[in-house]
Amino acid sequence: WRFTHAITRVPADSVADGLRAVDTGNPSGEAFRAEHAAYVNALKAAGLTVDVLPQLEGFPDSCFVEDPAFCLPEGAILLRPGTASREGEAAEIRAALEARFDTVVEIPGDGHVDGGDVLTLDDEILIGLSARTDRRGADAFAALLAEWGYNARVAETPEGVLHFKTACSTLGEGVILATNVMIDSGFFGDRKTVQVPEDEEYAANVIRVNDVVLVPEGYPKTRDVVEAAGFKTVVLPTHEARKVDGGLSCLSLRF
Ligand code: CIR
Repeated sequence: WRFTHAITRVPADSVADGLRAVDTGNPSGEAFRAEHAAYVNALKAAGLTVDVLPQLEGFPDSCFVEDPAFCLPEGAILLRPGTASREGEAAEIRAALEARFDTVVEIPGDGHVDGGDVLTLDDEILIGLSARTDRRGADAFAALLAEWGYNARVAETPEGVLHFKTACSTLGEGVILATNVMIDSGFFGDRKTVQVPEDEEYAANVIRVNDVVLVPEGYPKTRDVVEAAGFKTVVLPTHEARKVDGGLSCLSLRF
């Protein structure tokens, strides 16, 4: 959670056709771009250099750059998103990664992994199996991470949760923010957890960036528990992202 750079992509107008589990109305490209600009500014205020890639109308979900790649200090890994309309996003982000990393590799094999299913903890990387991340992809990714010297573990994302990180986040300093379903699952062992208050589950997806935790607007109880745990928060609007199941982490690659 100590980062110097981020990569983001401006939301396209085609985000109105973005994937979602439950339809609550289409997001507006224009309104989303305003929220996105506030997000980019917050990353800059947290100390990051932010690459803002141009909107890609051919890929409605392409502003969610977290899903087609994964970044570590050693290099970047191009993933294979687990839904047909998003597979091509990995090729689209390659050049931006090559501009920042000496090493850019593709996940081996033909399995699928969405970056939203990958939770980086201080001492371990958790890979959640989900409707997007399959066993073949998760095993291949875990093996690659092991080659790079990381402990990686594959876990089963609970039913009804799109991505592993939809329901949990690292707050840093050994603390995890998670919904009670995720805490009850036992994934986190005896690590310290902060529980997202019931009825604010969407707010489980936050990001720790250097000295602050970015939290979504409209979830005051979650903000309170994060602050009470000793973290400084910055509140950002994510109303448009939410209509297509997106949250704060999905909107950037941080490294
Ligand atoms: C999708 O369903 O793929 C997008 N509409 C939302 C992706 C959110 N990404 C994430 O949680 N990492």
